[in-house]
Amino acid sequence: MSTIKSSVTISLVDEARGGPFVFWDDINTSCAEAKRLGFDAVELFAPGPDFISRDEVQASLDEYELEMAAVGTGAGMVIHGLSLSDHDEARREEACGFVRSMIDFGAAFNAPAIIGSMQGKAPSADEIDYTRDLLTESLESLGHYAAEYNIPLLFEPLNRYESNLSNTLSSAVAIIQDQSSKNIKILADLFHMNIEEKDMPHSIRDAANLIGHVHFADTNRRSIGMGHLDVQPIVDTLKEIKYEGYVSAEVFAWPNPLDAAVQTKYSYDIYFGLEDK
Ligand code: LER
Ligand code: MN
Repeated sequence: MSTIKSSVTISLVDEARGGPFVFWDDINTSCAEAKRLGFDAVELFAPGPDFISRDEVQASLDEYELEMAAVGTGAGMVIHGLSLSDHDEARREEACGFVRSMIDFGAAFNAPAIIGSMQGKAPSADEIDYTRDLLTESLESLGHYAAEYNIPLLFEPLNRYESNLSNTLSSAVAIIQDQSSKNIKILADLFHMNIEEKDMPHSIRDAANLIGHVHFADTNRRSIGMGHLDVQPIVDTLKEIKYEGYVSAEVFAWPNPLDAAVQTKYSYDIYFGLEDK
């Protein structure tokens, strides 16, 4: 029985059009498609906690027997320009408030919130350590906040073109391992890892017990199988470390949402084995 579950992304954020999300329709249509294709779950990127009613989301999850794998918080950055490492204390607190509201939103579906773009970046190379300390402090309090729900918070290292605070799994381990809440897990995004890691299976093995979510994407951020990622050793390593969680397709809707979703599900079935389920 495989405990690695499949998920596909849904974005409701207009400002993120063209970004790496598979479905862009309303939640009900997207959930219907996810179910039809055989996914276990969806991952939702919403503009904020009140954009869509929790009851409406839950009704779609119930109707199509899907779980909520995770909820993104990046709209805080994309729409409001907020970051958890902002040097301005009031803005930083505003960013923490936004993330808390998204933790509340995710908790309604028993889903963790993701800290990706909301980590922000240092304005210059000599401010990286200071900025990372601010991020670490914000994560410290948000980890405790999520723990009240008994749900982890997911921290995602990003590639160098998106942030200079945490680019590799080991740098994320360094940030979260001393957190007093012990409630922050790492999101391993294969697209970012392909750019930053020296040896992806090795990095996964090193961060093994802290990995809580995986973004399942190929080298060009299209569906797995559409780029040149050497997927098998990564899948073998996830199985070897007994990863229990989602592999979630955070990929471009290329050539269109349906084909991207079909290709992802096809790859998932090949690599994680229908027979295991
Ligand atoms: C951003 O590139 C990303 O990977 C997202 O999951 C985080 O916001
Ligand atoms: Mn990602």
